[in-house]
Amino acid sequence: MADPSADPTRSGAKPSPENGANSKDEQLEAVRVDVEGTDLTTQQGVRIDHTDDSLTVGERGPTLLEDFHAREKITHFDHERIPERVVHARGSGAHGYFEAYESMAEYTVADFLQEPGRRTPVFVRFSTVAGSRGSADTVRDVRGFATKFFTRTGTYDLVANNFPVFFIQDGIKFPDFVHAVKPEPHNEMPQAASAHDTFWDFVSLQPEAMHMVMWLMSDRAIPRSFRMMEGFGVHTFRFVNAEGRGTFVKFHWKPMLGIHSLVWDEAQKAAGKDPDFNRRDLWEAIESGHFPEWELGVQLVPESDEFSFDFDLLDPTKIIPEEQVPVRRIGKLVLNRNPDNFFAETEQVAFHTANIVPGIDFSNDPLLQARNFSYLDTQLIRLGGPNFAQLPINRPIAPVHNNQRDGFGQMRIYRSQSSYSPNSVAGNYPRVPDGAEGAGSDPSVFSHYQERVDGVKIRKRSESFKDFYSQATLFWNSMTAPEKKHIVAAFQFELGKCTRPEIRERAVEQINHIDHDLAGMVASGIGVTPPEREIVPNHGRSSPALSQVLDRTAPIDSRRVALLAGDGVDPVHVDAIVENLGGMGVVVEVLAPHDGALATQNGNAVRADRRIATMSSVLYDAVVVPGGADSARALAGDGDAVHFLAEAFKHGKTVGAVAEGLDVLGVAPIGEVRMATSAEDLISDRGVVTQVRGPNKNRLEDFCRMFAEAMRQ
Ligand code: HDE
Repeated sequence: MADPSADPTRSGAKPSPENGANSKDEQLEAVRVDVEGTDLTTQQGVRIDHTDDSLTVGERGPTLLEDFHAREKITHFDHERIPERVVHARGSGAHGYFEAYESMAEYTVADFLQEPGRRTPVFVRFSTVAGSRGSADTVRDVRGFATKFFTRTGTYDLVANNFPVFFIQDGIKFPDFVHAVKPEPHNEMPQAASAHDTFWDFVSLQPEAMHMVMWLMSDRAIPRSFRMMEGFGVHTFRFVNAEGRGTFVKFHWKPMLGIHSLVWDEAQKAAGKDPDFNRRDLWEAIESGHFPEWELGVQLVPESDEFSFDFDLLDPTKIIPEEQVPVRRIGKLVLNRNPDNFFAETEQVAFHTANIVPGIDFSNDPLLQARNFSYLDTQLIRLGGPNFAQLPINRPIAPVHNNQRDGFGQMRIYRSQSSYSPNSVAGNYPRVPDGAEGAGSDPSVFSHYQERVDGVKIRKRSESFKDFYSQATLFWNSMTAPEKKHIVAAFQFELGKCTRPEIRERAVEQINHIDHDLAGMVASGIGVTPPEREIVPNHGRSSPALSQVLDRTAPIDSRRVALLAGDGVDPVHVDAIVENLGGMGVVVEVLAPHDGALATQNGNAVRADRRIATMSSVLYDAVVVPGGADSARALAGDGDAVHFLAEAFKHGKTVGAVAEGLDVLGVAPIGEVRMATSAEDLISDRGVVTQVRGPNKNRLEDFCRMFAEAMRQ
């Protein structure tokens, strides 16, 4: 790379510090405001003596127009809302860094992928798609996973989702699709849900949607945590190296905690018990030092192989199966800091698919081409003018110089006499760097990838895009039995909410193109006659990487365990469980019928973290009941505690009990599991782990190990 710091006025000049993980943070530090010890002032810096009463004529008279302080305060308030995003309105952001594992210089000159160990600051925003800003987190929906890489050669945005495909092939259908999935226009219902007529009407008329619909009906659409979901760039992009050679690339984010989902009943309840479930999870994990991590994966396809697949690489409703082109893991994303201010950062962050940097370029995917128009356009209305890139969260760490000087909210004061190019009055600055013209001549300068394109102007979907079903079938074939069961139940739930029979019927016809048995199972639950004939035989192919339950090696760090206790709980058990599970990175919270200190047999303090009635089993990954006869009696007689256990068991969570704690499991009907019965017994059966005697430290350790193993499963 040419030394960009040689001429500080050159665009792209002067990189930030060598290992730049904190360079964005340093930039933000300059605009942070701490109010401690400050006096209250107006926007003009005038200190004021009173802010609780308006200026009036007499104590009971009218308010005076000259009360500039009240007017300013109310006026600001009146203007405090900006339009929410038309999609992905509800989001949660976090700061962190990306660290490259290896040099990708063979394929790309992208600055953040040049050398192992190089850190690049990032800001990530996760989101749901259909719901409004205040909607619940755990709805059945796609999740956004948008990342801003603040690289030294400009900001790169990877605006991804947690599904690898999309509903439509051409961006011109996006307004139709979004109008169909959003609340219906006449009554603005339902909120944050696809289970309604217009969504199913649209997708059953637009068969290219069926592959993505399979993902939407799967467990992937109700992630346990943003930290436990994959991310996908969806489109085929292009890496470009120093010689100007292109390589097709698909981007993946692989979560280090594995891929985990809620079950539907749990998701629906969590939406009421804690609408901020995923947001809180992200926030708390970062606050407690359990920094979420993903690996960046790439699938690389030489340009010479462009036509060697049985689908079109430009079609965003298709994946490249991982068994066909393996995912190479080239770096790690770590989120280690929560934003200081939601509005300033998470709300004002502005992503754009066309924010690319030298070394990365587009493909002709028609969905991507439309996105490249839409994102900039939408920020103009959302952020009120063309200078939103100057907002602190959006500001690149690479230097910015150009002739775009005016517009609402200009934050900089350019001092030159000229604001045009070419010019002679300011030495032609800012100017394109010397010798940078033409692809690859200076890898720190962006040159468009040169691709020959010939054609007639035409409105027509490519024939190579017309296989709508075989990858939907591939997805179905790749699911394990429980995953298939969930998909059938999801179809039945969603279509069961459609009021028009013809929409249900049309959806079943579409499903029949994917798999005949699946169509039959769905139809039987929603009052539709199962289709008689198979349209095409199932091709029988599968891609094991598509199942999310085959990998059971994921760590259980930061998983949440509820420890149910009452007065009289055995503190030795509590301490051992908290210590042992805590030592494995699990978060244990003590839940009791009342807040505050619990009475214990030996007087050792056990404090309740929360009252059972204020929480719910759906907010935890597992539940354990320690011994103590009085405690067990109190819990067995407490409806909330009994319900808590029964519900956790119903949702397939790990349930454990030690000594007298077993009596509580007996009251909460948990079905046909084997339970420890003799003093020596330590049993793990169908997610229920029990041990009759515990006080011995080693035996409690064994219990916790087995409990943790059951959680991992
Ligand atoms: Fe988006 N999308 N999108 N999208 N999208 C937006 O931009 C759009 C698509 C995605 O956290 C909007 O700033 C069109 C695919 C994410 O701020 C808007 C098309 C994928 C986010 C927009 C698509 C995405 C958005 C709304 C089809 C996955 C949230 C507000 C041509 C690869 C970013 C905004 C954030 C947001 C348009 C399809 C992901 C209107 C026209 C495919 C993660 O510009």
